[in-house]
Amino acid sequence: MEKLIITAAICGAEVTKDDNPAVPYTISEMVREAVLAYNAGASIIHLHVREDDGTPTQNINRYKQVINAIKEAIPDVIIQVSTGGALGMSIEERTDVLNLKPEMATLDCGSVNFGGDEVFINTENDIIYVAKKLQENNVRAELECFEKGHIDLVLRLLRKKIIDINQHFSFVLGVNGGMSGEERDFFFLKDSIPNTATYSVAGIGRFELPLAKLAIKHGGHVRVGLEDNLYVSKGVLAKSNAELVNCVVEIAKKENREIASANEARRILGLMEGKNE
Ligand code: KMH
Ligand code: ZN
Repeated sequence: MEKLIITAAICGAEVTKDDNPAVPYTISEMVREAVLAYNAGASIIHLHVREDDGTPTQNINRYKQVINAIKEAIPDVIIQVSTGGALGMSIEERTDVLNLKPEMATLDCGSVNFGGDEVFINTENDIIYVAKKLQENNVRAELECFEKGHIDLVLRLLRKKIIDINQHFSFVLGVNGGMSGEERDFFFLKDSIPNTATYSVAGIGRFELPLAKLAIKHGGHVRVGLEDNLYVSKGVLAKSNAELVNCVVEIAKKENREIASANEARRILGLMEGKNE
């Protein structure tokens, strides 16, 4: 089995310090969380950025500052920027950051309810727009799928050659309104993607660690972090993203799965080494 790639989703766009004081907003907080997560075993940082007061932003200059600061501290880490941004942002606003030509970025493969009145909108034309922009900027996509229909759409766009063949999926499961993250859901999605593709799981809330365990056992990769889950165990807030990464490393040890370094992750995902530096 390939070594395990751990992605740390360190801040997201929706959680706040009121939810967990460890959620980073400022550049120095972002660097602290990224470095601790990397030292704990994460090789990819899934990156959203905030203004100092916590307001989510897709401002390209803010991204540039945060990426430069993280890269200065941990030069070989893989940065995966979010093109999902925050709920309600336009697709143009969400994707301006691709002009920085990051090594990786997300491509959200369908719409999903996000609880209450919120809907995370990704129309088919939005998805095609982002896929083209990723290709123009030579950015590797992580295909975020919140349910099985999103995988079906990817497979259709693959047949039309709008998405390239070298795919890395992320199953984001347990969003209020999206597909749940039970064992049966994991197997359904894992068995629905081409067997040449790689995949990672991102379980929301209580699904985070059980899904991580399933992926570790079955050759997948894992995303954890405060974007997805604020707790290290029931009712106990995580003190940092690194604490969640540590939980994954402990599970991997028990399952005899080694952890990939950043360059090993580049090889597994087919990323060009040294790009974006
Ligand atoms: N903030 C969510 C609405 C992504 O990073 O691509 C969307 C999101 C997905 O986080
Ligand atoms: Zn995200």
